[in-house]
Amino acid sequence: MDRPVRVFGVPMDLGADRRGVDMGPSAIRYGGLTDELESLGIDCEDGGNLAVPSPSQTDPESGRPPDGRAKYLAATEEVCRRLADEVAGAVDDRRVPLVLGGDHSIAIGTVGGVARDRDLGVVWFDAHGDFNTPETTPSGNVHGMSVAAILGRGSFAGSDWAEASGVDPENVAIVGLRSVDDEEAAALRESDVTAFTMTDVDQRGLPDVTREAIGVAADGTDGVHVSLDMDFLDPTEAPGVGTPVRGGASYREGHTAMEIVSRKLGRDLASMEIVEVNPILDDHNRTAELAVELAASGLGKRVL
Ligand code: EXY
Ligand code: MN
Ligand code: MN
Ligand code: MN
Repeated sequence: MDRPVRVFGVPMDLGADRRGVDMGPSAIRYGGLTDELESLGIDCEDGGNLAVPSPSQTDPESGRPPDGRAKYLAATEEVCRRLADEVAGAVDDRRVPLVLGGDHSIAIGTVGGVARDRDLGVVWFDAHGDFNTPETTPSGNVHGMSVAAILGRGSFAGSDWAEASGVDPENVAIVGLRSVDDEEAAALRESDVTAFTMTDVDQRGLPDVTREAIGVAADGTDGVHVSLDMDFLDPTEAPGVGTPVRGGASYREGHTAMEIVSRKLGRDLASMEIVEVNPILDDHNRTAELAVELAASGLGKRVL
């Protein structure tokens, strides 16, 4: 890739039940992210980590909507606002933001920042729909609500931080689904979001599905954000995630998806984010190292 990158770490674990995902950015850096991207000739600047309050010092009920549940919502909002500003600053400096999580709630901030000055499409690689709202969530965990928040669904409607992106659901595609709650599934079906399950991947093959997802996100937009939840991959390849689900993408499918992202999107790749790496649950930093490899493939690494 011929554009410079700015990396941000967001050690966020307020949106998930299992502690440890806050160490994801360190593990991915330790896995050699900057060196790997620089070996590709990419000008890669590290913007450091955002400060995230610790759950033990934060009131989980603060910000709770009247008829729903969303743990640590006020603190999540505050981090996402700052993240959106940092990400928008990188875009102003003509750098491609590469955001490292942290749990997937941070996508609300990333997308909010990247979409500030453009119509943005989103490709979301994930085992989960992240389409619950505070009214449908079975857990209260905001990482299971990020897509719904970005699109202003349920009690996120009208919110000036969660819905601020103006992303059109017709330009959102989710790939890799295999764990979706009942109400969440019904909401996804009736929405304009395009959702590809692992059954679609089995039947059509990952390349075809990924190309279609990119087409959906790029159609009529000025750029595409790629959000990669590491639980998109099968737990045999990515054991270090908080909510693993069997039957995910293989090692090669992960690379293929990212290679297609890089080849098909080219300069329309607006930003990338890799989330949900939990080093405490990992096997010798294997998941973080895979995250580094997938970032490199997504940003243009070629075998030949
Ligand atoms: N659907 C479940 C919930 O909303 O609690 C699980 C969500 C897990 C979300 C992960 C990270 O992508
Ligand atoms: Mn997710
Ligand atoms: Mn639009
Ligand atoms: Mn997930």
